[in-house]
Amino acid sequence: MSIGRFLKVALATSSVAIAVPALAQGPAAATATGINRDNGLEARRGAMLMRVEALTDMVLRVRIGRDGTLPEDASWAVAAPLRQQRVKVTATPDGFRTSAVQVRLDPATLALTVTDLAGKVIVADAPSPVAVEGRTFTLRKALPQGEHYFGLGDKTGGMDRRGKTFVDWNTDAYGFSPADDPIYKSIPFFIGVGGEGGSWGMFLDNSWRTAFDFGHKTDGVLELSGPDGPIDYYLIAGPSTAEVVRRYTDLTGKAPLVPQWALGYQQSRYSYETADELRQVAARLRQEKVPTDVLWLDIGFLDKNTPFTVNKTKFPDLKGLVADMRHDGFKAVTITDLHVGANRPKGSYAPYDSGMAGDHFVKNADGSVYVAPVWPGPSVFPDFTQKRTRDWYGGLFKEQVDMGIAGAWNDMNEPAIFETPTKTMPLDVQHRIATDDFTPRTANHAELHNIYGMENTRATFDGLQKLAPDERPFVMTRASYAGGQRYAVTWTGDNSATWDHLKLSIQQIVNLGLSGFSYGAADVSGFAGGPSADLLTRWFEIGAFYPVFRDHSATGTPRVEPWVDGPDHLAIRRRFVEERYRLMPYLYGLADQNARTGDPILRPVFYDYPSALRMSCDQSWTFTLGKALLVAPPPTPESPQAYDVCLPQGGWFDYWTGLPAGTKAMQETGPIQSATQATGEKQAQGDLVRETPRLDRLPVFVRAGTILPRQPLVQSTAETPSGPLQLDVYPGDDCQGTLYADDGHSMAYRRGVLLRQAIRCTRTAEGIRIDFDRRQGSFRPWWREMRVTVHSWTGAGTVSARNRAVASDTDATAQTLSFTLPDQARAASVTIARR
Ligand code: MIG
Repeated sequence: MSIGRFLKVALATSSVAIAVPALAQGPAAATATGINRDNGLEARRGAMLMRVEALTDMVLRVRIGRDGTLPEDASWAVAAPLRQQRVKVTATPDGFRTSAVQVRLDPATLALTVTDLAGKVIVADAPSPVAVEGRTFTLRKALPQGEHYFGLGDKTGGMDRRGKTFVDWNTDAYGFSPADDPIYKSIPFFIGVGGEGGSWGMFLDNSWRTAFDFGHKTDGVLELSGPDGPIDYYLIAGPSTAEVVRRYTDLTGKAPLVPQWALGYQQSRYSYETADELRQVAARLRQEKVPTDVLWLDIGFLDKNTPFTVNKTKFPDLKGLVADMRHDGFKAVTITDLHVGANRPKGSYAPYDSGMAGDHFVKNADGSVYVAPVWPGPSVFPDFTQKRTRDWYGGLFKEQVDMGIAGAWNDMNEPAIFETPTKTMPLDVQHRIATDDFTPRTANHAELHNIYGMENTRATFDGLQKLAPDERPFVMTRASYAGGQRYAVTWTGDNSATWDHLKLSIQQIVNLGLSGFSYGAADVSGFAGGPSADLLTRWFEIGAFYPVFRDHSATGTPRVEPWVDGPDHLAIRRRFVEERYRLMPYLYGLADQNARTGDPILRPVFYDYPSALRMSCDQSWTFTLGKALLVAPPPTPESPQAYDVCLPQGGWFDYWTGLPAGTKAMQETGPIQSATQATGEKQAQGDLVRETPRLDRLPVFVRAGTILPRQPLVQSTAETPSGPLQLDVYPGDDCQGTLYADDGHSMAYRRGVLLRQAIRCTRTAEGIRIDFDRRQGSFRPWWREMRVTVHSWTGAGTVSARNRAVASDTDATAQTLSFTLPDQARAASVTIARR
């Protein structure tokens, strides 16, 4: 990369070059200078070159070269056009400003400070902000008191990262404890929340083994380090957490809209061993009326655990089975591990033969193909960082697509290797990079380990898309990297059947959602071990609100299908699965919102209600589903004691009764997290609800100001609901709801064959008015009528739509008024007046 080109640009602005005395940094550090540029600034300190560029007014990219040149401008996570965005900045004496932030750089130390235009610090460096030793680097930033940190994907250790230390190194972590690190994924992105300049994000785009220390080693200092690789990071200003997440997903990509069936209940097991067993499970699910959309085939359906094969003895007619399942409203998802069996007879196994012929596998340092044991025995490993290898690999899914299999499950892609203490490839295994805008070269496994799983899912996603261009690809992965949400949904791997893991699952899914992975799942029941009946029932209740809801368990453990503990437990579990299906229009609307904005489906309460960070209740696994629903499980589910739920200001309804909740004003009870207390901020306002845990009840609240769409119960998303679309109106400020619908599986929605409609409500002197906005898109929905229920309504009422009276009925106990309208495809107002 030529530096000359940049210096020319630098001179065009009112540039300031500041010479400062050398610091004790070795003989190379003779001078330090700061030079303003059109889009940011550049500084040199000794051999180090640092460039800060404004990609947008809110997003900065910082690159540091150890030896006078910047690292290669390439990325696995951020596509070239996004990395190359620029905005013009205004030079200031010690840096520059955009329309939203000010950047100051001390060229003597390379210390960077980002503030808002009022001077409030968004993020500032700590002493010794950049240290380089050989290829090793360490970055240090300040951790102000009262700021909390989230993200880094599904790492364990609770919700808040403050005070903890983490490593990014994709690891097969069977039976991980709620404190183990690293586990399966590396998503080197986190968000600081609660600081004076608002929420901000940092994405360290480095695929090597990196480490993140949030004040564990040194109080008040965030330390990010790595042994090698580019010093290349992005700072994203908010000020809201939502803005940070949206901008992070602008950079690394949005999760595409999933097929609607992926939001249904999914039944899995390691493994359903025969076609008969799978048919029996399917039949029982329908017989017991547990709505279900997907059945999963784990490695037991393969011949000798070898990907892209089928065990013909146990599954003599997989295509027929899949077709029968489809007829009953079930989709099949099959596991495809990335390893390719290397010990099958020559000529009998195309993935190996064609892969060898095409030179598609990674190699040892001596140039021979790397062979190592995994499920099929000796195996070889696709070189996914070559585009041509990804294309070849993607094509291997043809048979599965032809058989009607609906999606792929990429497991073991850390990559996991058996019989070695490191559980993965040697660090000197050779991969070839020949893709995107990287300069083609060979790279060690040490560099590509953390992105290998993501490139596996990329190959799978692209392959499925090519093989069935009008279907939405569905891929689930265990390992990934930042930006992996573009290719796959994910789950948290081999958790355990314990109460701690149930709680941890929400903390993991929350942090995944803040890290771009909006579709998180955890094995319902816990993969390892066996749950008590109560634990399994609770897991169904919580799992019913996961973005992806899949029951899965390990071989040799007790069975955990919903009926295994008898009719009483089954009845509770079924009720929660059913509720998820009733909420499908809302859930699907969140999926649409996520695809467009990056807003997670399952969120921490502070995402939409920042005051939640300062609330006194134990919120360790309280969460929201979209903005409208707040779910508050008992903080200690294993030893149920009465607990308080803090509801953010604005008013809430009990989801189950539809009645207003939390009449008791929030008190200043109990201690809050000490770091938060230290800021001396006032406690948040809101309502307090006291809950006494009951196994058959999960407290769920609806924000006052919600129009919640729901549908009649179905046994799968393949079934057309019969009856009207239901709209529950919970009056309150900023009252709104959104309808989203499409055909559920094809790409037609990208061509406008969708339905999107905003609905609003306003309290009036006489009662309430509901406004249907103009509908977007050409999709014709399944409903012909809308059944509207207005909550918090007392006494009689008159309803009129388009100046005509509409019959209504009221329920004094439920405090509702309900009426039915024809589908409101056009803009319209409905008024409801007290009589
Ligand atoms: O070495 O395919 O996390 O969900 O059931 C175990 C068998 C391999 C690990 C996955 C798990 C899956 C199992 N797999």
